[in-house]
Amino acid sequence: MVHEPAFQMDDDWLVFHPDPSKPEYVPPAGSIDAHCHVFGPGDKFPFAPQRKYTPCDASKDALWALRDHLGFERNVIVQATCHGTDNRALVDALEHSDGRARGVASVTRDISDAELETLHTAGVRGVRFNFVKRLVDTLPHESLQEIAQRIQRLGWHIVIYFEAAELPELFDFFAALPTIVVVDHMGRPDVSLDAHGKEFDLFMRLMSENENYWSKVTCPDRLSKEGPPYYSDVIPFAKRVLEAFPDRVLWGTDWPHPNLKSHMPDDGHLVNFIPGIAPTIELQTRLLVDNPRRLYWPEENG
Ligand code: 0GY
Repeated sequence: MVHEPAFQMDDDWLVFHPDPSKPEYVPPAGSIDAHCHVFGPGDKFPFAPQRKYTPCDASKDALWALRDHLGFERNVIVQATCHGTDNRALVDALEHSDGRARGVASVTRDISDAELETLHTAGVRGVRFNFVKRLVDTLPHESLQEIAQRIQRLGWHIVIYFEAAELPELFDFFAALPTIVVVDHMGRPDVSLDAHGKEFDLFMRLMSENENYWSKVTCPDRLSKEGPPYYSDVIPFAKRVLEAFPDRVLWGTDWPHPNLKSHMPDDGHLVNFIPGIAPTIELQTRLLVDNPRRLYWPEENG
């Protein structure tokens, strides 16, 4: 019998690289891929009715295989919008990770304390607020503030995803968030602009004025106009963030790279990008080991 997938992925969906190269760069022992996702499988963990895209299935086992192939030891799995606030696929992955994955969930304000506690036990340590208009319907700020207050009590943090053009409008709301806040992909700068220009200066101001702010120096594949394998036009942006805030940066693959239309990256190339932005072993260790451990496995830090 032919197995029919439960969901038909979008016609223009690019499936993750089936056979990424072995990176030349070897990450330090204990490295953590701090931004990646699992999708479905759709017949077990259905995609959300309100989703803006239907991806391919991207299983936890494929993620663990990639982790080992790239030379990483642990993962932070971030809930993607195609699963809405149904965190079951995320929790399933965390519970089958042998303690080697922690998570960032999406929740609504009506989540109960008991449900939050269950997510915590599974390994969730943060919530994600998404402001990217092509991915989500706008959420009222009061509702996000309420969630922020509630998760603060659990010692969780907030991950925010927005595009640079939206930052002026969101700046004050962001600055008032009470927990550690991690910005996805450096706030998605337009890398055809100057890394020391007005647009990126505003992002740097958000980071410097708010010591609770961290940034993922992720997704050269998403930001670059130049493209693979070096994504060189993204380097000045990532270097600027890393040099200014070496203790508040994270790195991740973003596997399985949702919504990329120009190309599907070879994950090995993405790992080779790391020493170009973090040239010393000391910086690399902070980026890949110490910082993500402090945020996601704080119990290990004495
Ligand atoms: C990313 C980027 C994207 C998608 C999502 O939750 C999501 O659907 O985050 C995107 O389309 O830019 O970080 O995975």
